[in-house]
Amino acid sequence: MPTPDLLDPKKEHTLVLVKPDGFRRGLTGEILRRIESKGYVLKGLKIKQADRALLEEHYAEHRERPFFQGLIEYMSASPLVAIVVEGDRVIEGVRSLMGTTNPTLAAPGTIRGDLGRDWGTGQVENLVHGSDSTTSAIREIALWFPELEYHAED
Ligand code: IDP
Repeated sequence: MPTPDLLDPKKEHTLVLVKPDGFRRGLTGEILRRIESKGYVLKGLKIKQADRALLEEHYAEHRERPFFQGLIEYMSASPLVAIVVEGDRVIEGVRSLMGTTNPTLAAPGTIRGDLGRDWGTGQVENLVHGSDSTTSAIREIALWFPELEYHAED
């Protein structure tokens, strides 16, 4: 049996997605460079074609929003990159590196502010996802990386 990859439960983790537009545009390296340069550590990484069921679960909180179907189409259009990142206050830190949701309004210096484009289509394509709370991070890591396990507490 292969040994499962282990996460240290005493450390903070977040789920990052380089969304299909980011992967297609060849920005995975640039996005990971920013995350690693900040001192965060990659604990899991895979290229994945996400299906609707996975994305509907991932974005369950937005199910009733008018942009939901467009969001699922955007996220399932082509492969994305899913990453587990570890570090002190990494959830907040990655959100800060990402910038706000709308790339036009995101601050320069952030991933979305520097690299995101507004296509004027109504569908916000903003390159990257990062969990927004500890509860979301635990839920999302279990969803995208069911093979990752936490160390037993000492
Ligand atoms: P976040 O990704 O900045 O945390 P959320 O509000 O959680 O933003 O929304 C999740 C994703 O849904 C966004 O990243 C974006 O792709 C999409 N989205 C959010 N608001 C809109 C909208 O008003 N129109 C179209 N898509 C949206």
